[in-house]
Amino acid sequence: MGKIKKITEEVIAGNVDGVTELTKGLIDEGEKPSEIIKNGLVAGMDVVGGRFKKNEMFVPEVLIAARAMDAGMAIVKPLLTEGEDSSIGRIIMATVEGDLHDIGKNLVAMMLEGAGFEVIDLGVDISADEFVEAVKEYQPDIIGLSALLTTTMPVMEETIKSLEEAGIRNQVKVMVGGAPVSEDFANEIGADGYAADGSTATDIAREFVS
Ligand code: B1M
Repeated sequence: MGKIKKITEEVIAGNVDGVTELTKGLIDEGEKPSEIIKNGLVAGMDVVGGRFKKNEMFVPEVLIAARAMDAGMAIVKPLLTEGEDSSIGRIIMATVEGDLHDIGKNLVAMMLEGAGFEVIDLGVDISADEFVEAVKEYQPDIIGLSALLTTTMPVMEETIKSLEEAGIRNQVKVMVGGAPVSEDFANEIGADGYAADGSTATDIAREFVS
């Protein structure tokens, strides 16, 4: 098995040391950082995402795999030259105002990163106005809003309205998710997409930038 393929296997297995060692080795051998990301690290998270969707892997294993991927990313990212930027799109992720639940949001963010997106994570308790400011500052392709409380879901609608009022709604795709959120709710508030899990979020995000 080639070393890049081995990185994929080690990401799936969640082996931080294995990913670190193989990634460093490949860099020393002169492999392109973007190749390592695409065919090694991201390929591993792709498999993990697929298995998670089919209930063949569960949240803790996904988090462990994501940590292994991050270990490799930390080595290759600084080596990427501008022309070799591997990002396929920029996403701002956050949990909405009044809501402190971030486990699911972090998981989705990691999977998006694993799929090759540049993720700017604003954290939790983010207001509509803060989203608007962040869109102006970072010019993302997509914003991802997470809510775990029925009481904070309305902030998603507020955020979309605030983007409209600021005249920037058409600059960005809005994706929503979180346990109480549904496809119907997403349509009702005028979001562009709804994802029930990280793997679906990745598929939708890929469609948005294709
Ligand atoms: Co809270 N909590 N909690 N909680 N908590 C829930 C959500 C609750 C359902 C528990 C219950 O009563 N059965 C309930 C909400 C009821 C409701 O509104 N309908 C609840 C409550 C009431 C509260 C407090 C109000 C409790 C209190 O203080 N009285 C309080 C509120 C604090 C606040 O936010 N202001 C509170 C606090 C907390 C803790 C701090 C203790 C902790 C959060 C820790 C943290 O996140 N750092 C916590 C936890 C852990 C939970 C439960 C147990 C687990 C949530 C979780 O992490 N799930 C939860 C009960 C439950 O869901 N069983 C509960 C695992 C995670 C991987 O799944 O977040 O659903 P999830 O994310 C999924 C998908 O939803 C989706 O993908 C993820 C991966 O598959 N997804 C997206 C999520 N975001 C997405 C965004 C996308 C796309 C997909 O695109 C942008």
